Amino acid sequence: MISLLDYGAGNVRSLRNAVTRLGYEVTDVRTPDDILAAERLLFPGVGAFGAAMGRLRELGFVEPLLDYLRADRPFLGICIGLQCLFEGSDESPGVPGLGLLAGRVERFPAAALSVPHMGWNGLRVHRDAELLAGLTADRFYFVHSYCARAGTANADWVLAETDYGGPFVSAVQHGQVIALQFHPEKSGPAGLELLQRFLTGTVAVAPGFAPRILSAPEDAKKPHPSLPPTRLAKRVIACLDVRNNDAGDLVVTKGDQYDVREQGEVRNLGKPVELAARYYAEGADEITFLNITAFRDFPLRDQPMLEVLRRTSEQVFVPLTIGGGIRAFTDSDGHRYTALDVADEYFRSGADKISIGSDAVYTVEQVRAEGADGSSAIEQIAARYGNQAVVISVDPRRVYVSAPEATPRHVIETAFPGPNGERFCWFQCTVSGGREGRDVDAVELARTCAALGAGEILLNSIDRDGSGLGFDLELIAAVRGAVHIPVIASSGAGKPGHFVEVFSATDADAALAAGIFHRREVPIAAVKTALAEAGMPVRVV
Ligand code: 1PR
Repeated sequence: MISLLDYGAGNVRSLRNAVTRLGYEVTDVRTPDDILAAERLLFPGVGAFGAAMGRLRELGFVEPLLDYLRADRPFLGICIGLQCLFEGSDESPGVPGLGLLAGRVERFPAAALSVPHMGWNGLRVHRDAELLAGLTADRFYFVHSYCARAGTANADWVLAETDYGGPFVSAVQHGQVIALQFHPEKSGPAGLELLQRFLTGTVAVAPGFAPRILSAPEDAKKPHPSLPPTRLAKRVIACLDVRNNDAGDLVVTKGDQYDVREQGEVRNLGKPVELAARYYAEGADEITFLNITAFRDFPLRDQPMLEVLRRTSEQVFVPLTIGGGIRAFTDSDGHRYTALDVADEYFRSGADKISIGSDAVYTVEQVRAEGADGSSAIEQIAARYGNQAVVISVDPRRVYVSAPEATPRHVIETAFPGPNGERFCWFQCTVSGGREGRDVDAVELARTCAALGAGEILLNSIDRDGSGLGFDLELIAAVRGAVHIPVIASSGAGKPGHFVEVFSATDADAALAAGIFHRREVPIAAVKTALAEAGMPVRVV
């Protein structure tokens, strides 16, 4: 029996799913006594540092938790669950942490890096540990904007560091108390193996691995001398556009320039759960579902889609994003749902991130006219689930102009002139699945949404969608250059070389494709191989 310290600050479904998948039952900690009675305690630590510590205090959990930890009983903290062990965090100045480890948690310097640090990175392990035996060459999924630094005062705790604009603490262990900055429950087979080791309390020792107890803390102060800095991998994402076909079945479909019909019929490229499971097994770093007709139907009535998410999250242990229909809605009984209500349901069903399309465009128009007032879906969802959980899906189309002065929108000079030889264009945002263009450009959209608290941009291109001609590098460079949050390049991938091209020519953090994977034209492994051969960091399964 595993006790889960779910203090109601956010989404812990992924962790529950992973533990259940490994064959364990999860019981919730409800009272301080439940902490002391736990055999093994999981502390997922979701949401912001201050909110997490505040809830622990309100519930009277701080003292029993410290007693539990000081008694060296089995504990696994994840993400904020690691950060709370330190003395405090710049995320929530003035809020004390548990103070078990010396040091403060600080923000990554956003000017030089995409923040959050999101994706698959490696571990530079300081000392032999049974927990990580045989897993030190693997990558694990990180998503965080704040990090702790190793120093002499906490050296006897630090098990591994990871590099992102400098080293930070990615794993600590002292006796039976373990905490990880990354998410094992979202780190594929390697993460599940690590979780299993904690849950069983026994360790499968890799051949040739010699467990060693540190004789003196001095040993721990020296990072492993021979290990080079770790690198954040370029992510490869499989995207499933999902909708009902004319027979009423929920299918994965795929359009050309967003037109998903062929001879009048909705293209059917497979079943959503099966395809997602296939991509997980084949090494996709993330999976995205876009409920592409949710802009006209109310998504909470779409129980099959929620069921798809539930079933997928029980068998896919990499991050899952879902988009479509995240907006306020009033049903036929006059009941009003907020965008946060819709997002809540998606998170409860197994999403790790939600993606907002049309509503983001309307929000930008409103912010331009009236300023931000905290009421947008982006602000509300980011406040509850964290910035990293809010993706903005952008559906832009090129609009050519003869000169930059022709429009107040963000114009670029293009190497691909328009139909009348125009050398300039802007990227017009659309809503309702590309059906309606609005007077907002992709650069303004990305900037405003990032300022409101979005954590990532999923950058489609209607012009390139389904074309196989490669990503729109000009679009991606323009948007990437305007924000400090990760950008996912999407639309147009036709061969592995296009992934190499987008990561060489732009600073995109991830690249997404649909058609080539659905039609089995290019295996995900072939994309990873091409990237590795070009010297780019990738996660290999
Ligand atoms: O507006 O918040 O309800 O969200 C609707 C979501 O559905 C948006 O994220 C929007 O991008 C998506 N969407 C709506 N209509 C379509 C359509 O295709 N008719 N799909 C659609 C967007 C683009 C990508 C595609 C890439 C890669 N599809 O998802 O997967 O272009 O394709 P490729 O590799 O085959 O070129 P809201």
